[in-house]
Amino acid sequence: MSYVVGTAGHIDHGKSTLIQALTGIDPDRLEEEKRRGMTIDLGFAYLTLPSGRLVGIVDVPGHARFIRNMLAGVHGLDAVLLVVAADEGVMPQTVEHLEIVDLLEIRRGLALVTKVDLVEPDWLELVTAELSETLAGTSLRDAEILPVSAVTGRGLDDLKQRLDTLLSETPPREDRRRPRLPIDRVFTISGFGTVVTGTLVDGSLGVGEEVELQPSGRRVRIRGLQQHSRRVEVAEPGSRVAANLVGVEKEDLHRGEVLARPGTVAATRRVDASVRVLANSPRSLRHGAQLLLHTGTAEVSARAIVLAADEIEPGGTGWVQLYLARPAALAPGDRFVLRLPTPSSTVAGGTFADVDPRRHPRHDERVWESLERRAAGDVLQEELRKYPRGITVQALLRATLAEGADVSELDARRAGQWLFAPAAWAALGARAQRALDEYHRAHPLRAGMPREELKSRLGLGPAVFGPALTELAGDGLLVARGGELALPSHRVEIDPVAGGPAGRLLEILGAQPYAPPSLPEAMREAGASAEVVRALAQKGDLVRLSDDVAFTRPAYDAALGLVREIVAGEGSVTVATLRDRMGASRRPVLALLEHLDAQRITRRVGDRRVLR
Ligand SMILES: Nc1nc2c(ncn2[C@@H]2O[C@H](COP(=O)(O)OP(=O)(O)O)[C@@H](O)[C@H]2O)c(=O)[nH]1
Ligand SMILES: [Mg+2]
Repeated sequence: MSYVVGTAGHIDHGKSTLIQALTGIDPDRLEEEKRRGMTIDLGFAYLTLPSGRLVGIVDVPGHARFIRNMLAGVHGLDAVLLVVAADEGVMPQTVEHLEIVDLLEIRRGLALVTKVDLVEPDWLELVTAELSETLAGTSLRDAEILPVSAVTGRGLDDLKQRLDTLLSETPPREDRRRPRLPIDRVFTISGFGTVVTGTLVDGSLGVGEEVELQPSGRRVRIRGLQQHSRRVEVAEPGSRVAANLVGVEKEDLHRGEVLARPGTVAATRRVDASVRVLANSPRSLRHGAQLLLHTGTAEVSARAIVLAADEIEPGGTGWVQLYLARPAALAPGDRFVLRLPTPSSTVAGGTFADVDPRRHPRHDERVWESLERRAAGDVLQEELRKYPRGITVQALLRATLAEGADVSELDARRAGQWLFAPAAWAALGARAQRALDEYHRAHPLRAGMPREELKSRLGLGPAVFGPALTELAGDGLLVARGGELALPSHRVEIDPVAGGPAGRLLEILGAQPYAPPSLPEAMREAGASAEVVRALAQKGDLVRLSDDVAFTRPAYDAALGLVREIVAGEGSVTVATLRDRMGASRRPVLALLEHLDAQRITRRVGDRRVLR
């Protein structure tokens, strides 16, 4: 197992020199850095502590201009070495770096007063007291303060010993089986090709694996892995890793991108987060503020939507939704820093809660109450709330990266493979009832609403509509009648009063019961609509034999009686016999018999019919 430790502190305070003294490796690798005697970008070294513990070291630049490089270097640290030069004491970037460490909640570290060879003991005491005061109230408040000198070597053995002890108390990195390597460096080695480096978190990577770069989505293969300049087959989380990639050019890769297993990390442009504004931030975090978001090794411009108020004051905490100018690969629980671009200053820091949130209404406490529960670990339940039209169990588990989790304990309504939050289910039922009620009012003579229409009124997809309907019917909210859907209380009421269209229609059809005028003709004459016909048919006052022919109920019953009588006497019935007995023309008789066949009352055998 290995660890990662980073430096922090003001420029020229001796960070890089100290790392070289400890490791024998000059972290200032760039030609320009060597020429100017100044760290510009991140530097890397490694060290074996007395216990045999391997430590990767990230050396950061202290210059204010390169703060963004420093921010890319503090990702994934187990501990930080805050370096203060004895001759200068606490300086602006001492404070600025410490604020960033504090906002990222890095709790383990050592505070090193270096260059002690340059000062008298009294002065060292003053600087130590000042440093102790500076650490108070920050995440490094418990850090030991050690005097060291890279020139004389004073305190270096002690430093290694104490760092060893500190790391021995560090819990091992969690293996979430979702490795992520936020890239901090890209280069080429002739004969090998493209190499990226970073601090690996959340899982292991192996040689030969196919991986994905986010946000680009590009697939590449890992040809080789190195840790501390040694080749390894598998890199463990919490270590400095160099990965040799096949399938990508150096020019196509950038710091801030993330290497991960395909499909396990998504890029997002919207994220919900809890934030804390620095107590001595020059500004409040204002609603709508345009800021720089630093997380992992990425830096993205972002706009802050303050959910509960118009601003969060220095020292205050709250919930925000961040809109990113371009996609970034983020994960829930990741920490971040928000800075103002001009004047360059740190404003706030926090933790991501939901990396794929909906847009939220502001000033709605239900929003941050849900986020609080989510941040407290109730991820599945709160994720479910985001789907008013339901979500499959599989999709829910995928969205929360909780494959295999138990959903039976969720407070949810289940419809087949679909889950609904209780509030979503109640709303769905209410919407269905409202839609049906409106429909029944508009079409009192119809038995119900076509299924397709309710589906689109509810905005449900075809896969969820069926199961949801079954459950709604099970709840007694609606009934399915044939292909149509109705409120259980709905009845088609038609009262064929004399003189009304329904009454007139029955009258016209009943005038010559076995030889009525064609149905369209009778309807026209009676002024009856298709709905009236359907309602009368539903009620049973009228029987439609074909598009063209309808009998009144008494005529139909009588004709059916005749059919039964003839079959009883002769064994079967033909069109001719029935026509004679009914004294009707061929058209209605044919319609009647075909109707009876369709109703499976009779069966055709040649030109005869028998009863089934
Ligand atoms: N006397 C003395 N000088 C030091 C010590 N450590 C660093 N320096 C000098 O301080 C200057 C800045 O050191 P450097 O490591 O580049 O500082 P950094 O910007 O914090 O990385 C260099 O000239 C170093 O030689 C020390 O322990 N004692
Ligand atoms: Mg340096």
